[in-house]
Amino acid sequence: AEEFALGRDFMTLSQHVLSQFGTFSGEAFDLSALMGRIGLAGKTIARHLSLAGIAENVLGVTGEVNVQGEAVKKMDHYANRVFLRAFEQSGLVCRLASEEMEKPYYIPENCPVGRYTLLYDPIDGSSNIDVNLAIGSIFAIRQQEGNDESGDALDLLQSGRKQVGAGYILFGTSTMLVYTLGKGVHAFTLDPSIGEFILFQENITIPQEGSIYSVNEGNFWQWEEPIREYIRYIHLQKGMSARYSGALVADIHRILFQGGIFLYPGALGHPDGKLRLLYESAPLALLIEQAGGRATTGSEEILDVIPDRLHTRTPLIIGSVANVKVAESFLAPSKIS
Ligand code: P6P
Repeated sequence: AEEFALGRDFMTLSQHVLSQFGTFSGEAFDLSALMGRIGLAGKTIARHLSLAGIAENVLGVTGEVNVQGEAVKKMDHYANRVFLRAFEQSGLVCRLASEEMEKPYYIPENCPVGRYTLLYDPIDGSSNIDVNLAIGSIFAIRQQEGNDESGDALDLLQSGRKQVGAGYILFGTSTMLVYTLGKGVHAFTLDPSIGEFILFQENITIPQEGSIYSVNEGNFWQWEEPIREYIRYIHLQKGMSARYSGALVADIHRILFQGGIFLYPGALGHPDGKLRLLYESAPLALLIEQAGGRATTGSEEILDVIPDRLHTRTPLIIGSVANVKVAESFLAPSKIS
């Protein structure tokens, strides 16, 4: 029997979610199946990306402009539809809100109040696709509160502490999925030969301090003075290394595993920065806090921010506790006790 013992190497994503709950409750089964569907979306997107340049609809733009006023990449459009298809007739999720859709998408059948809502950025960092660099998908899971008759999903305009779970899929040298349901942060690698995300690290903790800072210094002259002061301070520190890929998921994944700090601050004319709260900053903030790190706007914890609309932006300063604390001393000096 020994030779058939499937050790840790066979802990699949769905099975791991079940193992997070002591009992096999309805919630455990629902969330296990839900994460399995996210895994399916990830596998489908990874397969499509692997054919960039030779399959249709991977590289290039659709010719449309999305709600953000950005050119829609073919991959944004494709990945958005993959998530919608993964949850239709699943009975798990009744509403999906995405960076690519002005309004949420409602799945009509058997959707009682309290069913889950998926908030997601289907492809984040899409400018990297056409040059074969890492990109990601980001997701957050919430429960629908109230019957949302207006279709404006006002119950989503609550703080990130209402998130049931969150995570990302990183399409990099390998395809990895990292998630939390509030019980630690866990990482999986896709084995395409069996089509499963297999656990490779459980209860990941971010180093308390790191030597990496990740920010687009091309924006330096658009920043307010405090952030410029902080970056000048970093330049004078020995041993700090600049790493910036242009894809949020890749940059955050590096910070999660190696420590340090990522910043997308506000700038002149864009005081709220560029990143979206509900499906970029808040899910990543939940995940990094679960790993023992911190995420702030510079003056407020990301998870406490209450959005006034679906596509609200916030500045994001996120990473190791020690690094975020130093940045905060420049950005919100009054806060440091
Ligand atoms: P910039 C990609 O467009 C994205 O939304 C994030 O993935 C990334 O962190 C950021 O924008 C990059 O923006 O202005 O530095 O190119």
